[in-house]
Amino acid sequence: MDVLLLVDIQNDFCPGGSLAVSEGDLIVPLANSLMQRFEMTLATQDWHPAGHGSFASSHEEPVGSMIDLFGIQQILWPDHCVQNTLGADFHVDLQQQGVHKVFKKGIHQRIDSYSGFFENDHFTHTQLDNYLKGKKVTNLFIMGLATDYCVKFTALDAIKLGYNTTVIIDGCRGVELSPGDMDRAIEEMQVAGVRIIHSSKLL
Ligand code: VGL
Ligand code: ZN
Repeated sequence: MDVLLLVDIQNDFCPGGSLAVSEGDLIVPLANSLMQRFEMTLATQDWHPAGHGSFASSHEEPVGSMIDLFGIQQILWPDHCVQNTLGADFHVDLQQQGVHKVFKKGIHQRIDSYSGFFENDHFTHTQLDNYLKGKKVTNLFIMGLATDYCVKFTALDAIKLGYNTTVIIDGCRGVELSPGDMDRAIEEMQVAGVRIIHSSKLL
């Protein structure tokens, strides 16, 4: 079965949000039309407790700096996607009734999670893999925010876990902390075996 996986299409990653990705909102109509074409659509939701370890405000360090967070290198972000806040909600135009199940990530205070499968310790996992294996899913189509973080790490883990993995590239937008981050992310995914396509192949 083919599954569409929508990564973190949340207010805080859209213009006006605290970790806004340029044009992040522009992918919403595409997500809505693609979900009609898939038998199953799943979503990930960045879902941090207040005072999360990835927040610069928790460390008195500037946003964008790198720290050691309990043994893992961690970029510090503005407070974002705090549980039960508006910023953590899916974009209002996203047709949530078309999403079969949501997998929350980044829920542990001391550890961040870019991937929809594993937390950044590469050990603690969400239920996404179990769910997909239970449904005998082999082909994953991924789009969402942000290309150079959560989309990339989700796609790389999907390959490692044995899924035929495709990223719908016009359905993604990147943070681009450093210029070129998005292009490097695309290359890294391709080298790992991720197929990169344009949505016109599916519509
Ligand atoms: C993300 C940074 C921090 C993402 C989440 O969804 O790409 N990026 N948390
Ligand atoms: Zn986050």
